[in-house]
Amino acid sequence: EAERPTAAKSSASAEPVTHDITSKLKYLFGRNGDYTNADAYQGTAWSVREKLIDSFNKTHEHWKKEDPKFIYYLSAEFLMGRSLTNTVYNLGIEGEYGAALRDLGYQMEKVADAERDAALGNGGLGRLAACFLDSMATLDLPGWGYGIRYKYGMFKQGLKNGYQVEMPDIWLTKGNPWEVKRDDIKFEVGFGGRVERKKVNGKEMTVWTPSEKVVAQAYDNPIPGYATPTTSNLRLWDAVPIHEFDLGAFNAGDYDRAMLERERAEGISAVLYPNDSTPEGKELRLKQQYFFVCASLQDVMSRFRAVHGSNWEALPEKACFQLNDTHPTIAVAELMRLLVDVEGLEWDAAWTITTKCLNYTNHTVMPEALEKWPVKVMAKMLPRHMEIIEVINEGWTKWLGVHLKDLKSEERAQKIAAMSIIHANPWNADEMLVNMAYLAVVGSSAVNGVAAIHSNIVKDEILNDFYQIFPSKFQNKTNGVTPRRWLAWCNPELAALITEALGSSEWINDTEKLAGLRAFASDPAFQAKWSAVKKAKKAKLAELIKKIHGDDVNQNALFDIQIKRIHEYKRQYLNVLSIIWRYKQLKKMTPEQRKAAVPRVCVIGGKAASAYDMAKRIIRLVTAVGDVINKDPETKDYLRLYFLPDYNVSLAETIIPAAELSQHISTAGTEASGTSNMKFQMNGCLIIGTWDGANIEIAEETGVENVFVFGVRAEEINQLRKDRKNFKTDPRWDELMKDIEGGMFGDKDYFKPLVDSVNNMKVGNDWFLLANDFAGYLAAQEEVDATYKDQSEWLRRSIMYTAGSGKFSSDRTIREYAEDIWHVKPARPSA
Ligand code: 26Y
Repeated sequence: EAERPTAAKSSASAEPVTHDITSKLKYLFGRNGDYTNADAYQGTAWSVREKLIDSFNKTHEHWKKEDPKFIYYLSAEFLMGRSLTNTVYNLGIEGEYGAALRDLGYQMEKVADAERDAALGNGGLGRLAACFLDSMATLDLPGWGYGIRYKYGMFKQGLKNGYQVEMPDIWLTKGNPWEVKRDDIKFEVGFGGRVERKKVNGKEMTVWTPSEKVVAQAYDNPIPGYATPTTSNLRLWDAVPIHEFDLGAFNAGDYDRAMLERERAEGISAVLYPNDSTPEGKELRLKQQYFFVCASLQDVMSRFRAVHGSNWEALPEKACFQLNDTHPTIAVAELMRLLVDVEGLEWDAAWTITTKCLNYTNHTVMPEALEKWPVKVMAKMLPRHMEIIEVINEGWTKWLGVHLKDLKSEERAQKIAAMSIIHANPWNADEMLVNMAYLAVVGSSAVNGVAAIHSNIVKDEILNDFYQIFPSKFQNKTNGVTPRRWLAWCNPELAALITEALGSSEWINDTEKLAGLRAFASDPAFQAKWSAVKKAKKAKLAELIKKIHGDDVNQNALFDIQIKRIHEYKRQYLNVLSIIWRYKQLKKMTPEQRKAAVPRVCVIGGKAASAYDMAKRIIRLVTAVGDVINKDPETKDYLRLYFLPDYNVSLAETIIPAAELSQHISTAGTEASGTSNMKFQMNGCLIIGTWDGANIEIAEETGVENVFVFGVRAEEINQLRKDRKNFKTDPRWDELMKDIEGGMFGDKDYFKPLVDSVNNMKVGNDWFLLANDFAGYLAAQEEVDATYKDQSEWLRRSIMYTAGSGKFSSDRTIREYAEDIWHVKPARPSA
């Protein structure tokens, strides 16, 4: 059992935990003995919840007393995953609970497996928010997350005849032990209606009278830090009809209208949009954004007022907000509205406060993912906010005019037009749009990207005009992941080995200590232990593959993994092409030659946005190729390809520790950072990847010679795209295209658009330059095979990856945000 700093917050209860668990089952669920694992989970979770709430209360009493500055992380997504294991480990009560379950005849691991994921996010940005909360609590930083309590999270993905099917994620039906409904905390949120100027107490005021109102009801989700008494909070808002609180509607006998109103209100927090890069432009999405931002700001301001009255000038000393991408950017206008219209501040004073309080993180370079709301839509749903944005924009463009006075007038006019927050739709000159990224930049103190290369792209390309004007606003904050969930708790075997080697478990919250593993990288005895852990984790993944696909896989094969949202820029298609090429090579070999090949088990997983047609075709290609390869008696001992459906946080916790090679092969300059690359690195998994996102920094920390790097560089992309028509494809590429087109994997017609998307040079296709990187990728894959044949070298590298992962703890990231942007300091309650 690994030594671990005591969390000091488990109030050693005299009452045996076993009794507590069974009494929860008896009194909450009416159960008496003969429990399933799912029952045992409920009993355990509701018991653990009480410890969590004790810790939460202590922390918040302390914070109330100290009144420190808070950071509020505003995010439309929090991809939390499961809570039981994380909670017992973070609270340091896993020993008592593990023992109690054993006494009752259960295994913690199986019990924990009965929990449903809280999947209130799409992918990287949502999971990053969850890792950040873990680090904020662990670092004792006064901070909360604010978001939406979606009734349905990310859809569940199934496969039907190899095609993706989507099913609703009904996650709340059995109750949620990890949340506390706050009946006393609710705020009204309005939409639509009209705006008037009125004299109020002799002062000219603007009054917005919404035509529709809903109530935001708070639910708190306690966030336990690790090895600290701090338990912080994620406050999620549920939308409920206002007439629940005003029976007038019913008394008037207007039953139908009341029921419709309920439906309309509940619709706001009903479902997470399953898009992770292409905005649907749906009004409901804007409604969701305003809903949670409005409730969160009111909540923060009411707490501020309770202590400081209306001394709003001091708000920036007590509160700051991080905008997780542009999704909560309406906060700029909402904070202005609350300060000017509701609190009666002068515009300029309110603007100073607003810009001091807000900061914005950009997470994507995809132009289609940059949110722009039609002025028409915004003016109808949020008429006062549209006015405020217009005033902000007038002030902004006027200021620009003065600032750029040295430019020739034509050039100046062009610049101002290009930087205007409100501008015409480039594809439809009749439509005016609000550019949310521009609004976020103008309304914030700091703007950051999420990896060094990405922050440079933000400065030099995406927001270059703004960077020229406010160079000091722009920063980099390279992403990180929590080493608790992503190494210590999901891979306790490796954690124990690391602790044994380093002589202490302090690395769990001081990951720079992992560098100490470098001393063991070439030690054969240590390598043997390291390899044994990987083997055990591979066995677990093999079990899962067996369960899903019914196949036994060769556990001595190289486990090669690509798991992430399916997107053309992430190039799962390129991976499939190399797998087909490998298959064809194996087919050409004699049985003797095959025996000398490195066997591989390839796994691909990830969800396609329901409306993303090309991504769905890619999934079908994976399953179709797998169907051929996995059945071929000549090759099936040497190559397998499985698509694992419903990739989510929990599945990642099983897959990542088992991975030996992971693929991060986006077109250079397209993946802002990536965060799974960091999780794989921590678990000693080698990386094949492009010079993109955080891969670059991972390679720097691991030793670039230890990483399989290939492909064109970000600086070359623009030119290569221009020259696309003259590009001469590799003959092997041409062969593969013919194979797919010719029906080698069936479904010819369905795959045709896929072939065309990368292979129709005349129309300048292959935007993500798969063909350009193809040969380099195959060469890198050969290098992978050669390295794997030398197991001692492979293991040395594997250890070097974990040793080099210290930088990628989200603790480091959060420390940087706290110091450079938030100016928030730790405040730890006493144990
Ligand atoms: C506008 C709407 C459709 C939208 C919804 C979700 C737009 C973007 C997103 C999500 C973006 C996202 O997850 N981006 C990822 O953020 C990670 C954390 O910073 C990065 O590691 C990853 O490279 C980036 O793709």
